[in-house]
Amino acid sequence: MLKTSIPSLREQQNPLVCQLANTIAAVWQRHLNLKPYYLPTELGYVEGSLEGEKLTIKNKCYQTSQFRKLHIEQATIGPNLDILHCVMFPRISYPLPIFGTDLVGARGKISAAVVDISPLSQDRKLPEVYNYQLQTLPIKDFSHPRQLPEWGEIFSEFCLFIRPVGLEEEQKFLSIVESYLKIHCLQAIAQKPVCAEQQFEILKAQRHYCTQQRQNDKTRRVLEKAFGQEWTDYYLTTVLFDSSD
Ligand code: BLA
Repeated sequence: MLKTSIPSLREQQNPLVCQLANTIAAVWQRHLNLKPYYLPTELGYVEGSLEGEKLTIKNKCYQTSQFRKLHIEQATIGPNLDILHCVMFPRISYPLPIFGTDLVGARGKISAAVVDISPLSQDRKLPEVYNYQLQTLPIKDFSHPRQLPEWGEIFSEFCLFIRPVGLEEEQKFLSIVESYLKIHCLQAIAQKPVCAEQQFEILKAQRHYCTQQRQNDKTRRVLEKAFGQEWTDYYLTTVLFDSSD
């Protein structure tokens, strides 16, 4: 982003984190009818301290007819670590997969860039209309693919997990996330609600997605060091990966 004065590098947020947050908000605003979603006020903005560095967390949430919670979180730890986390939780009355993305940057470089539209069906496959559109995107064109951890069995065959190297790969990642988001928003607004029996299956599948995501030790470690175990459990189960409807 263009700034009129040059702030010290230490104060600058990683530009890709900033761009991705803006891109997500722009796609949501263009394609969805956003309503406010109220987090408990003490969780909108949170400050802690991690090994003497200030950790700040900013949360923004919305809801729509199809989505119970659209969540973007930006976390900054001291001058070195920048994180962007986003999940779109569908209402269980809609048979929609879960869009999620995570960007972790350290010292100006991004170490992990993840995006997926994760299936919730029993056969763990995305609906054909998603396969058809996602397969056209260049997700194999990155020099440093990374290996998903075991809990990542929830992700689809279109999960992109890389360490982007250089501006070109960073922008390519951004553009793929934008495409995933557009595809997903357009599918979402075209959906019809399902019957109660199917809703129960969807609820179980959403719970499984959240249970797996909560096993990410790397997220837990950062939060525990700054805020302790009890707060981290509470935050992981009520803000990051809550599965009630
Ligand atoms: C990885 N997530 C990470 C890493 C950190 C965080 C520090 C390690 C980076 C690396 O290995 O280079 C930290 N992520 C956070 C924190 C928050 C966060 C503190 O969101 C929130 C405050 N994670 C998600 C979502 C996805 C996701 C929605 O929140 C995917 C849809 C994926 N993050 C994800 C994966 C890894 C990761 C797959 C790699 C884990 C591993 O290699 O073990």
